[in-house]
Amino acid sequence: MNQQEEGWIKTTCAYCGVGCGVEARPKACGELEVRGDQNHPSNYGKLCTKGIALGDTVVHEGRLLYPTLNTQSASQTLDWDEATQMVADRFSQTIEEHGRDSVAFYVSGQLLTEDYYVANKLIKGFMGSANIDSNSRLCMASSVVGHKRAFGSDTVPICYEDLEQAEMVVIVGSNLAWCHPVLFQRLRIAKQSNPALNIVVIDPRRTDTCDLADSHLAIASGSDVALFNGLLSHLQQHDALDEPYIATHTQGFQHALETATRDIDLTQVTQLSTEQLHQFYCAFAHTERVVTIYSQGVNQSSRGSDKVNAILNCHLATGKIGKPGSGPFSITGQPNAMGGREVGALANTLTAHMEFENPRHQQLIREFWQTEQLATQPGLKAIDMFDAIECGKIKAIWIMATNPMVSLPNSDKIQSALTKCPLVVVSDCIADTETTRMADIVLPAQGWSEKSGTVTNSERRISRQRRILPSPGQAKPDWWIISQVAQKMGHTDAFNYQHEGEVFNEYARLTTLDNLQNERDLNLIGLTSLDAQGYSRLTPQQWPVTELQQQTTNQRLFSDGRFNTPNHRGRFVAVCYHPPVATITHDTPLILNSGRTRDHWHTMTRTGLSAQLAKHCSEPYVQIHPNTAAQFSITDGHLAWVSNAQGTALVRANVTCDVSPQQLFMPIHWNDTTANHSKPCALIANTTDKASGQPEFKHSAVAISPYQRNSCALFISKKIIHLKGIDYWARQKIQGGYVYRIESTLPINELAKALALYLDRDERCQIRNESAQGKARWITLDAHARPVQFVSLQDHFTKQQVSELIEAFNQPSELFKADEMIEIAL
Ligand SMILES: Nc1nc2c(c(=O)[nH]1)N[C@H]1C(S)=C(S)[C@@H](COP(=O)(O)OP(=O)(O)OC[C@H]3O[C@@H](n4cnc5c(=O)[nH]c(N)nc54)[C@H](O)[C@@H]3O)O[C@H]1N2
Ligand SMILES: Nc1nc2c(c(=O)[nH]1)N[C@H]1C(S)=C(S)[C@@H](COP(=O)(O)OP(=O)(O)OC[C@H]3O[C@@H](n4cnc5c(=O)[nH]c(N)nc54)[C@H](O)[C@@H]3O)O[C@H]1N2
Ligand code: SF4
Ligand SMILES: [Mo]
Repeated sequence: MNQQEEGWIKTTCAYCGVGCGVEARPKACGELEVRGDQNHPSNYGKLCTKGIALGDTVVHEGRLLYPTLNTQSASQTLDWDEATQMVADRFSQTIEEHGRDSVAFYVSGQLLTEDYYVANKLIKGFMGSANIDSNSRLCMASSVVGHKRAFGSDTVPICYEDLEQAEMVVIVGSNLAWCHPVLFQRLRIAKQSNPALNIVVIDPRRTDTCDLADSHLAIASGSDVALFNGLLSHLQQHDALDEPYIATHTQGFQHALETATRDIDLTQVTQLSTEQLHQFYCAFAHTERVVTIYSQGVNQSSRGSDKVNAILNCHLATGKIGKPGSGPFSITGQPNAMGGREVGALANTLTAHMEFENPRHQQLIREFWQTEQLATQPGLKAIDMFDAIECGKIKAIWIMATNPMVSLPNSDKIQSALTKCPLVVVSDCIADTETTRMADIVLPAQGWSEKSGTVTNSERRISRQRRILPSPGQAKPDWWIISQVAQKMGHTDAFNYQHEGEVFNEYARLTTLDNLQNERDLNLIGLTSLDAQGYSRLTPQQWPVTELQQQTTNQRLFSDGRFNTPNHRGRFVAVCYHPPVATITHDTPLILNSGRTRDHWHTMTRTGLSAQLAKHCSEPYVQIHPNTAAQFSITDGHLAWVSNAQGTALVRANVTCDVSPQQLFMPIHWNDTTANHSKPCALIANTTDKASGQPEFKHSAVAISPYQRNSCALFISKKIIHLKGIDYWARQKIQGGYVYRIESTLPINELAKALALYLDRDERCQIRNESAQGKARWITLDAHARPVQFVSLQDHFTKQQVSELIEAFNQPSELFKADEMIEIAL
């Protein structure tokens, strides 16, 4: 029986930029069965915990079902015709009254290429504004700048196979084990078959990625430029340069070298010993095949672009690029971060690697799109865009597939901006996110397994996401929603798409304009002849695609030493070390770093639906070194306030030697829909890299202090409850419901009163009051005497007690004996 007959449909994982091939099929009970695609060249059948749990997250619970208009007093459901007409009218009216630059789109690397293309075409091509930016600004922007400066184009030269062919892999500012787990598995296997493979991790924090490493350089936060400049000088001083390569294929070496050799105290700046530095530098110099993987520890910095170029300089100086097992590897975060860069959905590029600065490019696009309205100047980057909303210059914004209330720095300011903005349109799949709460109009989008289109992964491989399940309510594909609005704004012909394949075809043709000799390496000429069936069957293709690839190929770029600069030479960029912007003070003596946990994805709108994934990490936390914990009276497992002048967070302390004494680390996932006061972004200033506009997410000055609780509660509920006015609560998905861990400064009796408001009064409410002994227990039961809610209050819960209670909730045992419950009036 072949796979088609068995009902398996090939698609691509919804999450990270590894872009694993997935096979999925609906089960008779409506659930989705998922397995790795053995034939997909990115993962060869492997999946990580998040990929395996994809089926848990396609539930209809919590989905946004209908277009809705929210006014101060009420919410009104609209049909699609009304909703898209309303969005079109409001945008047209705003442009008419306030000009083209009063409107903006804020989009996401979780859109498909087709969605992204249509959004970019509408605003840049027909609304005449380049105010479109993507959450990729928070993610990859520094790499884009670094690539363009060095290579003349935003090109990742590597393919995954290089990891298996390398003799040394340097992992800088990346927690590969948790964030790109399948690539980490490939690396683990490579190391097993070649134990001599030297793996070096450069990260201020000890992470699970270090488990595979031969050495971990716990670099001082923000000092990567100094480290790699030191490497460049070492290479020169120890005759380890590839002089012929430098002479033939590059420019600007001398200046970069002179800048790199400026006198700084390397050990003091990086906090690494002379021996550690020497060992790393010698290994890089003496190893022929080196891959340097880097991610947010590099990009999300006020000097992110310089960090990128400091790394690229070392690869150019040794010719370690475009060769098997060699090259710099900016690993992408989101499933389609690359697609967005390709279609140009960033404020400072046009589309398909064509640029504003080039009048010929402008002309080509104007003709291709048949428009007179093409924006001719770059628009506002994410941070500037929200500043412009705050000060009233932008009056209408459409946010798609991103949750900026949680993920942009300075949460309070984002809230104030969106509160002031006369029109906030949000397209999402989930009804209750912090950002949908701010919307005037919400539009229901199809989610993973319902939508159909393409994504590009970290090695430039384009794969199909396919429709597998029907979508709930009125949810529609993003490209369709945008096209409907475009048509209602009067652009009927330009947006008359009937199918996502038509959008892809148009985009593929666009990449070929004036590109006969591959002047731009983003060239999809081999995909321009795909008909509907060809698109439907499309197998993974790595760009450039000069011919449809019938068999999997692994291409690396710049193998011939020709770059995309005007003289085809790779450019060295002279970069100096500058310390990060935030400095510690008496009031804020610690540095806050932020990032990801293994089993959650961003703002948890999807991974938060899986009980299996929730087990790995059940609450928001802060990592703190034991000495620092002792200094500030912080106890492991107890709550602590993390604060600065900008904001506060209340999270559980995880006392560990994984962080240095000066540093704290908080995960980014929890937010006001899943916990109270848990967002690192509340504490992060909107300091950005000047060249890329990427925020400094990993270096903010903060203080920490203990939280003195007087009572704790555990609230288990079949349904989500919206707790208000409680100091601390955090929600965790469990089998059959949710558990809320609650702490308060109130005495138990008072907390009991506060929580009683949330008891489900529709159910048979039986209450046992033991508050006299410092305890209270309530249960609400349904008509069949099954628990619907269970609340327990006491001074403290051990982990063991929590697990027993969760277990008992699903399989009522003597813990829930009804005759033990006493009904009382509250
Ligand atoms: N499980 C999971 N996987 C994901 C995601 C997710 O939400 N969850 N998100 C995806 C997305 S969009 C992205 S962008 C990627 C991000 O993937 P990563 O970049 O690997 O993830 P982060 O945890 O943000 O940060 C990586 C590391 O940078 C370190 N770091 C901080 N400051 C510095 C510094 O100054 N120098 C150096 N060298 N390192 C520093 C941090 O300590 C952290 O361990 O993950 C993708 N994969
Ligand atoms: N402090 C701190 N902040 C950070 C970072 C950090 O390291 N530290 N990392 C930054 C990075 S790298 C990133 S990428 C961002 C991520 O931050 P966000 O993009 O804000 O996070 P997500 O939770 O992925 O938001 C995606 C939203 O889109 C919805 N969605 C999913 N699929 C679709 C779809 O097909 N269509 C539509 N319309 N909606 C959909 C989801 O329900 C969700 O609400 O966070 C950034 N913020
Ligand atoms: S590694 Fe990334 S793409 Fe692969 S299964 Fe895990 S989350 Fe999905
Ligand atoms: Mo990202």
